[in-house]
Amino acid sequence: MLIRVSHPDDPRPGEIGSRESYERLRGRRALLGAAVGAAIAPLAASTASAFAATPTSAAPTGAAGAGDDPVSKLAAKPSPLSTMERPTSLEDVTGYNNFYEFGTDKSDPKRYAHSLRVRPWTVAIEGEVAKPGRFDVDDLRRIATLEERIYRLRCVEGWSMVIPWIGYSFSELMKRVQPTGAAKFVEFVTLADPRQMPGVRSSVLAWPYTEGLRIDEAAHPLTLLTFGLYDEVLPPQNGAPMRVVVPWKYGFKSAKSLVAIRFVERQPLTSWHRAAPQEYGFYANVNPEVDHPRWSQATERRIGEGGLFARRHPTRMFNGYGEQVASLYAGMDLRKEY
Ligand SMILES: Nc1nc2c(c(=O)[nH]1)N[C@H]1C(S)=C(S)[C@@H](COP(=O)(O)O)O[C@H]1N2
Ligand SMILES: [Mo]
Repeated sequence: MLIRVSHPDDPRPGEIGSRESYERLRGRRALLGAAVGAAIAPLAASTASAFAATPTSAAPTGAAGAGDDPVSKLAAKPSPLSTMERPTSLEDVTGYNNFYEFGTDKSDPKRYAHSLRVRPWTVAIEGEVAKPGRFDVDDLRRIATLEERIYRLRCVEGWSMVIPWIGYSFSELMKRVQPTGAAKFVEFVTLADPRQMPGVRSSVLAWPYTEGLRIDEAAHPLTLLTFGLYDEVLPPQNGAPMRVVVPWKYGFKSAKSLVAIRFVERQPLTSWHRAAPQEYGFYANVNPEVDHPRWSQATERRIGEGGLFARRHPTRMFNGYGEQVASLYAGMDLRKEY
């Protein structure tokens, strides 16, 4: 393993990372500068009709880059919501995973998830919405302009990564399906098919894997409906073909390979809360001051910073996204309701 001698705790623009990430950051800053006007333009009108119940005729609208290959490359515009921190290598992002449907070792998802059939794939949108239905994942992908969102990911286990996701704000989907006034929470449901997912035969969790958000958390612009990473469609081990990513919460809130999204009135029971309620709460906001019953959450190990001199990084409240999300929790005791 390569041993690096210095590890900036919180890299700033201009700090030197690997050659590859340097190129990426430089390119991204150039794009941000050039596209600052275009980026704030309203979503392309051509995406507005994607929900017009066109079975297979939803030809590429241009939102995802006209003519893009649906099975590999994904075009995405840069986002001011991205961190400038050095992204974790593609090898680590796709080789060190939690996806218990494929086993509990970090290397199991990469080893076994290729058996996941990601097409055709439909997603049921159910519950308290004006426009429920079953939607093809490729139609869902086209309803809004795809953005690159480079987010920190903090696992409850005490490690972290920086991942260049591709997707759009979950709120774009909400605009299309129109939750009713009764929708107070959103439940996310992962596929649970023992024929494709060997881990589902074990009882380590209650399947299907379910997660949930309060409706205002789901509507927050940072909450990303995610279709790709590192310029390509999601690899199976990262939750192909579509997942949610909630960067201010512990990683387990970001459910993979979604087959249903339910708008509901009551707080859903989630898989991890059901398995160990004293260890995993519903909110699960990253909080360095609330320890896991079995370990401290004050610091984290950044994956890829191996070697003798790797230091742990201090964990930040809301994973560093407090400026954007703290107001969602005004008046809540985040030590008790976690
Ligand atoms: N369906 C499902 N989603 C899941 C998990 C899982 O086991 N099953 N693991 C979670 C955990 S604990 C983490 S840290 C992240 C990891 O996402 P990544 O492998 O894409 O980095 O996925 C989350 N989503
Ligand atoms: Mo995690």
